[in-house]
Amino acid sequence: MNKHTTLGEYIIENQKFFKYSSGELSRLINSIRLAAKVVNHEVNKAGLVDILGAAGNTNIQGEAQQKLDVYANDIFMQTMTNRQIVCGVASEEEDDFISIKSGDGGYDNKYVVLIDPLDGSSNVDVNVSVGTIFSVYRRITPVGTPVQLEDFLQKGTEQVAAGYIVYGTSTMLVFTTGHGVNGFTLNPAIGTFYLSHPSMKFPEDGNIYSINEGNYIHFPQGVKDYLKYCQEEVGNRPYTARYIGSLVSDFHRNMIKGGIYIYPTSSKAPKGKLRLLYECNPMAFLAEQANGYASDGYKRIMEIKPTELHQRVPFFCGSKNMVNDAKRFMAKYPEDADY
Ligand code: AHM
Ligand code: MG
Repeated sequence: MNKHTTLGEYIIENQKFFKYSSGELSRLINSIRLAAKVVNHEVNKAGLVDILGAAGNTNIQGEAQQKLDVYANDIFMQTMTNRQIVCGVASEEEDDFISIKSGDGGYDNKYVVLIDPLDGSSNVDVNVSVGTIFSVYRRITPVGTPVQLEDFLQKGTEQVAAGYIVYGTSTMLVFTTGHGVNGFTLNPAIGTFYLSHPSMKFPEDGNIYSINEGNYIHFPQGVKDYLKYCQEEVGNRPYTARYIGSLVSDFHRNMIKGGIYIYPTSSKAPKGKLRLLYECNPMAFLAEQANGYASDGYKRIMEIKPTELHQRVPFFCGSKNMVNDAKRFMAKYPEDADY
């Protein structure tokens, strides 16, 4: 396998390595590939057409939706529903999960998908990268019955695949099925993804920290102490700050260059901002598969037992040594300390 390998070839050649390889997961990745191309086309022309601006709805978290969020959500939901490959989908943009029938009208499919169709969408109207994040689990309720909430509320350790699409200077699909992380770049002229970044790995150390420092005064003391450490003139420090405000893009850069992304709790957002199921678990799975690490500041993200679909958690993710350093600073204060 080399840089000339297309995503289609990769899926066929690697099907035997996919967990439970029944062909369903391959078809699922294929449908994500297709939806990614459709959304990419729309994102690319966002500056040209009258599609920008809030659509007038608010999602369950009370945030205004951009029109492209709605569009991306529709495309991914339709692709999953029409192709009848999965038994259920939950989206960050929808209040509840949906159950999907299999081709024969029963409930015979095995996988559920959780998706953030357009993450960082406040960046769309200023021509800055956005992304799609997805996470795949095998259902735990019996095949043949409609999917239930418990099928979605599984720990991140149970994921069978996860990935993201970054709509950046080029469009990339980066994913894992538990055998490392591979990145595919879209050649827009012919609509084909190529294996441009085989076996992606976070450097163990890095010198980039990515956090919205505008919220500094609201951060827990452990985060404030860690930021001071990042800025000290010692050894390979001070680190440099880079924050796009688009998780997928910040993660992607940090995976290639070495760095840490932090979205902590704050007195403004006591549980953090990012969602465990749609954002943190898939990124944590990718991070660990790429030799990095993801924590909530105290515990491994993927071991948190979810209690609700739209649950939020603090997120520390990136190069292993950097996340461990941040955890050391956090450990000096109790998890529930006032700040
Ligand atoms: P969204 O799902 O509403 O787009 O929010 C998630 C985004 C992340 O991509 C990004 O890292 C973060 O929110 C930025 O938040 P903030 O503007 O508070 O720094
Ligand atoms: Mg999001």
